[in-house]
Amino acid sequence: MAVLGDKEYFKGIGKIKYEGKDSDNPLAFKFYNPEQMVAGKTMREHFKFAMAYWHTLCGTGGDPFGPGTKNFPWSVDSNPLNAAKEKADAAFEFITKMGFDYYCFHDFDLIDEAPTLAESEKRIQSIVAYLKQKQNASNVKLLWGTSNCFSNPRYMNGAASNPNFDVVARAGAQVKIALDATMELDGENYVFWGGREGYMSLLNTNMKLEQDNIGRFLNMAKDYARQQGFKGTFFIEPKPMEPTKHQYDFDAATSINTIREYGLQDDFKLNIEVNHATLAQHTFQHELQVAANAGMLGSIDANRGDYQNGWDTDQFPNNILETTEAMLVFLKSGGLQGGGVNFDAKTRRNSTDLEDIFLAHIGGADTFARALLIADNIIQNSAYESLLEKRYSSFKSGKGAAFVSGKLGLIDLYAYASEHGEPEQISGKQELFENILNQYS
Ligand code: XLS
Ligand code: NI
Ligand code: NI
Repeated sequence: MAVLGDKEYFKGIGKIKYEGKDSDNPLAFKFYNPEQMVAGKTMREHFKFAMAYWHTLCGTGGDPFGPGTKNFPWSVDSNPLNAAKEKADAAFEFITKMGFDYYCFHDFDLIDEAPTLAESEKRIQSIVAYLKQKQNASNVKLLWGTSNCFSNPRYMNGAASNPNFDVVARAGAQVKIALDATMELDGENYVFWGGREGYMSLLNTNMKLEQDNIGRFLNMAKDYARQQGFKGTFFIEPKPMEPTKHQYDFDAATSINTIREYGLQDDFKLNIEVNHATLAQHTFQHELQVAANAGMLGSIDANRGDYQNGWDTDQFPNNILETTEAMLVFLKSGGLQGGGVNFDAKTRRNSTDLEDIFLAHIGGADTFARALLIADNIIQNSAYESLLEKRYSSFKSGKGAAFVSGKLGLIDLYAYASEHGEPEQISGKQELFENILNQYS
């Protein structure tokens, strides 16, 4: 079977190539050069760029004020399996032309949900068989699968955290089918984003029971997949709100607590999304650092928010300075554990050309690539590392070193402070650090 279906959906667009920063070709990479080595790995290996099925193939731009605007030429067949195959053809044509290696999906991005669980499972199995053929005929792989347990009205009160056991069990069945699909496609990871796992009002909520039920549910999913031989990593994707007022996996720190509280630390890491970080009033780099500190920096959902809007606008990345700060954390913590960089991002509602989807992904990949190069340059060649080291140099020798190695007690601090008088005032030099970022970008 050919990699591409019979139909070509993105006509007139060929394979996107690296042409360097002096190229004026909008359909070429200016910074993302897949085989270029940076800090010991190729860019391709660092990033493992992935296309998100939901935004790229399914999102036609509908919002609360109007319907979709994008006339996608796939999925027009009234037979669900035929429509799903067309969508898969378009997906693989796009990924291959971009030169990416990966994709990510929710179960019902692949094919429409059917009226019954049994029929839905059959549909998923049919499209998975088709996707498997397409994977085998190309170099495209599945970075992660997940289950959409938030769109169907049955999940309006949550899935694993639902107050009704019948819904919890229904979600369990759906996750089992999504795990089976992920494993059948050799998915490298599996994601849990708790879309409606939270609450709207504490008045009608037993928070402790809901959270404990999520813990039980995640353990069941993990145990099942491990029994089936799944070797990949599970990720929790934190988000503070939207669609619920308060989501249980609020941010990286909260999710790490969930993972540890329910004994999941050997199997679970985090998938950090830029716009979710900013919704939680954090920076992207903060969330990456929190995850890295816990040894749980697993994967990234790449996008960006809007400085003025307080919701998940899921725009494509284009902020070089923000991404450079993130890449400093990325490089210094040894990259991602198991995951990659998934473009969980959508073109704007009025970006209606099919070409815009390419331009958006090219821009996103170039932003990450350029930021990686800058961050590497800063680490290798600027005063950044030595300034940072100098700031903490008091812990390198003498009593400071003894403190760090746990050899001092409070009485020792008392004795030291009594002897040394008022500490010297030492500048934090933030502006100098910021200037280095500017100078190297
Ligand atoms: C929504 C989330 C979602 C997850 C996968 O805000 O980002 O798209 O990545 O369920
Ligand atoms: Ni996401
Ligand atoms: Ni999101």
